[in-house]
Amino acid sequence: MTTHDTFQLKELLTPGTKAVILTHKNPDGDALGSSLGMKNYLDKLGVAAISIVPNSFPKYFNWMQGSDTIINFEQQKEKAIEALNAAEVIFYLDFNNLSRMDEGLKTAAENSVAYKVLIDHHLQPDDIADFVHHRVEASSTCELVYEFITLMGDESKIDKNIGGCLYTGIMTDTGSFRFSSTSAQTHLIASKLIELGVEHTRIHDEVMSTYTVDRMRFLGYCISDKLVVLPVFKTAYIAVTDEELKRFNNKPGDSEGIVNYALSIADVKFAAFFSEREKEIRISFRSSGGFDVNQFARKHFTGGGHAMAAGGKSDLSIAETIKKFVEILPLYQAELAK
Ligand SMILES: [Mn+2]
Repeated sequence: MTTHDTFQLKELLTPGTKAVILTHKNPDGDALGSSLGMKNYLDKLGVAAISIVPNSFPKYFNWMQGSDTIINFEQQKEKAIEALNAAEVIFYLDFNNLSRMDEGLKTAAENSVAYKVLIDHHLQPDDIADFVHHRVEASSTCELVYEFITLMGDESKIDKNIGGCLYTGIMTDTGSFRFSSTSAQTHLIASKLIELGVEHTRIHDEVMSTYTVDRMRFLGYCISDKLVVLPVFKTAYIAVTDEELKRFNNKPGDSEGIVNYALSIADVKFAAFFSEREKEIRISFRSSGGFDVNQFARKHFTGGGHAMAAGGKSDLSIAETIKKFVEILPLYQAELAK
């Protein structure tokens, strides 16, 4: 779905305009890459752009240009709200439902009269923006930001710095170009970015070869001690408590990707990772296709995302959450057995 008035937006994105770029909670490579790619592009237009994240992000993204200027809402609430109140244009990147941010940011965004631009690839977008560039088939929001800049007639403004940010999100959201969302268009954009001088090997190492010893041992512990496989439902899950996260000095991003290991087991089509964080259970769902985890997350765990990758949460205890999860599975037995 695309609703364009590029002419109107181009008039707004001129020197001196104040813009704010928002993205989802627990920002990942695509959230940060699209936010900073956009910020660096807006900087080139002379737009005063501020990127705000709801909470902290892994430090292995710190090499991206502009990362040192990001406002972390959790730490700088007043500064963030001030920027939002002054904004004339607000970008919503890599989410399409305001509750994916944080209550405080949601309210400020809702109350703002700024022109809203939504660029995203998650399913079922809410009607929250004036300008929408949304495509579920897109590999990543970074791919869409590339398209957006092109749409604005500014493809030639994309340089190595913007390109490095956009490459990061494309790489992380496609699992290094292996997920089925990777299209010819994805490779075409990646190719153009490499031609601009984007150092793909360095970026891969910066972002992927970043395990601390704690994180590596935590991954090992999850797989050897915590993995539960339910062959009847072709399902595998891992659940960790607050205490276990603390024992391994868990840092933001340390649990990222663990769910994919559960999905790598032959004959497992549905995987889940549960983690207890300050009394709330956060859940990642993955499927290897055929089983719609977006629907599953929306229906049972107040979440959503993509058909093959979604998130959810639960206010129950971790034991009760697992019990609920396991009791729901028989409802999907026919679908999972396919
Ligand atoms: Mn994304």
